[in-house]
Amino acid sequence: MSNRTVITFGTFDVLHVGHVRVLKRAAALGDRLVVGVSADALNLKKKNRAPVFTQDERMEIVGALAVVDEVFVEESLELKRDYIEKYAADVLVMGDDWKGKFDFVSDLCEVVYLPRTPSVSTTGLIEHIAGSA
Ligand code: C2G
Repeated sequence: MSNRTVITFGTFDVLHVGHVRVLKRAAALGDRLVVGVSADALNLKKKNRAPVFTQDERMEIVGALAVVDEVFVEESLELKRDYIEKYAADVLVMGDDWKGKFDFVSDLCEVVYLPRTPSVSTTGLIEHIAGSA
């Protein structure tokens, strides 16, 4: 009985099918899925805007998904190796907008990039909603 742990990271703001699909596909690659949810401060750095939902709300939403076994706060993009070791992850999964960016951890775990779900993004959703307001 293998006990394969998958780890992935993201902001997961205003959760949509693109997020759900990558999480489902990540979960299918192992027995346990651990998700690092970006801290509010990290999101500000990555996306130059505060998330719509706070990190606690985003943790609660992602943590409620059946395919997610554990969530933690991702404080920095630079701590990937620490998080992989802390959770003893066997594989890191990311959408392919990050293709190649995490190959530097391939001595610790497998690295898998999955195709993004086209034509949906939180930013796009916000603009769509704002436009119809
Ligand atoms: N994603 C996807 N399809 C979309 C949108 C997002 O497959 N239409 C994937 C992304 O590729 C990523 C995950 O969903 O793997 C989370 O996306 P974001 O919340 O935008 O996270 P991101 O800003 O990419 O943060 O340490 C890595 C970063 O924290 C990742």
